[in-house]
Amino acid sequence: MKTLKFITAANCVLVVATPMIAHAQESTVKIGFAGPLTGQNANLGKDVERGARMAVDDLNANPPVIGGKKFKVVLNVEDDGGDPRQATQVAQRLVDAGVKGVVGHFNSGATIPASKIYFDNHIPEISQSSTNPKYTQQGFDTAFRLVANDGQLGSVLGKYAVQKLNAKTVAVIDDRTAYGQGIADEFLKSAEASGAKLVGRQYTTDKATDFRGVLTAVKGENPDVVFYGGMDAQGGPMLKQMQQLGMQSKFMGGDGICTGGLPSLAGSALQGRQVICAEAGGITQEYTAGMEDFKKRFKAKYGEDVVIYAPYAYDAVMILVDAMKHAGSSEPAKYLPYLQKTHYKGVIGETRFDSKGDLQNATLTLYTFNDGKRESLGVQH
Ligand code: ABU
Repeated sequence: MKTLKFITAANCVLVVATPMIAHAQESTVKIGFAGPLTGQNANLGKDVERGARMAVDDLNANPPVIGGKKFKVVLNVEDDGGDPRQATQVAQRLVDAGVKGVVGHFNSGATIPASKIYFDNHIPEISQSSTNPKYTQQGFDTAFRLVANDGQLGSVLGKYAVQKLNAKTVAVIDDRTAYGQGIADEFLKSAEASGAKLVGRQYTTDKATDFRGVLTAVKGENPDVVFYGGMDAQGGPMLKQMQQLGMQSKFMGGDGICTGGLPSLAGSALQGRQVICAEAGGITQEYTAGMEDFKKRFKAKYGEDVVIYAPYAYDAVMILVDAMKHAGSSEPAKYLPYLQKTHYKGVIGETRFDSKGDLQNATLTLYTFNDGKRESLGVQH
């Protein structure tokens, strides 16, 4: 409390206690969050927003000291709808609001155009989920990610198709987004290099609901594996329609379909079909207990399970604040060098960035689905 003294008309001294509003405002640091909170990927956007909020709540329970002062962390949340144009609009809004760092965006197609705005305004951005390699290949020293990229995912999945699933023929479908097309191309490159033959290449969109046309176009070739480059919102219904068409192929995809939401989107179509996908991160033995604890706390807080990348968004907030603490400042110009040198042990494991903002030693985890649940097939390097 601060006190103000006034002399009244009767020459008395009136002492008024006032809250330290100006000081409180100075001790707030704004972190931006952007992701798809509406639209086809809202389930995934909400998941990471919750992860980021949980980090902020945990931080504020024991406020971080930055440069000798306690700070309250405020999360400025924006919905980019997973849309490239909307993403640039919300990125500008976050910059105008004075955020000191950004967690997000979710979709590569949104993250890449938004990253130019953050770079131009010197605001560090950590995407918890964007896997398109281009994001960190633009020469922006403000761009970081906490996941492996599509080259790494596609390479492992392509080899797995041939070496473990004995695929001789593959059909590839993608949603024509920066993510879907990128990972589909990387999968195909790897599968062909391992000896598989492409028997069908088809395209859909990230808004589509009817896949019978593209599936019928590849059904005649009876591919050993159908690979889908896209998200669970399409992957689930696509599996249902494969079932309706009587297709026997195994089904593969990247992290976009590798979610806790796929079982409810695919329903009974997951039964009796081998489905293989990969999350773009891997929890090593040392961090398993911490991840389990995070998942329990998340469920208790929100009443729902982690869908996929909430723990990554949680660590993204923590990593930004950790760099601010080391720098003794929340000013991007001061804390960016510390962010680049991050060595943070969090829920998802140990984070260190390379010179481009990618993870050093990125890992991924292969999954299948059994009894309506994701089941790990192991962490891959
Ligand atoms: N990595 C899959 C989902 C996000 C993206 O578009 O990259």
